[in-house]
Amino acid sequence: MPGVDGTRYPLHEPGGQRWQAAVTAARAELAADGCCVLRGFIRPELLGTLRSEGAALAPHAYYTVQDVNAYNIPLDTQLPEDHPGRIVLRRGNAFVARDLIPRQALIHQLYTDTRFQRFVADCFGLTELHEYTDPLAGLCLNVVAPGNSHPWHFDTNEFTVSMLTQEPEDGGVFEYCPNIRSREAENLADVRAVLTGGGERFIRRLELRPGDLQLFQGRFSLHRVAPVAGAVQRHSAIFAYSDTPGLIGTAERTRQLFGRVLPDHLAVGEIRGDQLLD
Ligand SMILES: O=C(O)CCC(=O)C(=O)O
Ligand SMILES: [Fe+2]
Repeated sequence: MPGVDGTRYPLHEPGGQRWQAAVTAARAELAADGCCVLRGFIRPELLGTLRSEGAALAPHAYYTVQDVNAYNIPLDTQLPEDHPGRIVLRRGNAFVARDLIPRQALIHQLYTDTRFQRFVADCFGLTELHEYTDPLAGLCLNVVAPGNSHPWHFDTNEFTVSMLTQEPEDGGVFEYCPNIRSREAENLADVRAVLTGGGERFIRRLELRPGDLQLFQGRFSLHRVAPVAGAVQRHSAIFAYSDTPGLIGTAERTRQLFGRVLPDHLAVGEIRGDQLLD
């Protein structure tokens, strides 16, 4: 298993006793607040490789600073006066797309490993888990440079798997508001409170370390990477999966994230399971 601490996370023994124990613990954390951190998922002796592979990729990220809102809908969308979607945020994170990440890189090996996928699916309680068909968005390195942040947002995808590969010197904390909205309700007043600085009661903060694996249900939990400080970039690998096969992003969203599109993006629309904004 590429780099994984097989003693704590025996992915090579699917269904075994220790495997079940790890899955049960992860499920309990996810049920409690939509987030679970599997500490020390990568073996300590590989943390240097994890970091340096990401650092070599970071210069290839698509760097832009964009004005966005928490729902990632166009800023000129007609919304009521007090709608939190009217609050403009500055997005300063940059993504390295999947087609630039070498197949032998630790994060690429993990993303495509069927035992890893089986384990993650079970933690989320899913019978199926599929890599994106999208040639750019399935696996990314998220780069947040000093002075920038990845502002408050909801994910389009219900299940997100990520891993810090390089820690910033200061700041860059992952903050999230567990289940601040649901499939049925946007809870706009609560979201607004967080975006305007009065929502401390909703916010939790994670102490992530490189090599920890984070499982997260980001469609319902508003979250951000707080501004990074110091001299070192924050790098995280984003492993995107779906319970439906064939997922490809729209051309518009792809251009926004990666600065380019491929023929696949021009050919298909996006599959969406609910009617929430974003
Ligand atoms: O980089 C992270 O830790 C979180 C990234 C994130 O929220 C996202 O890519 O949607
Ligand atoms: Fe996110």
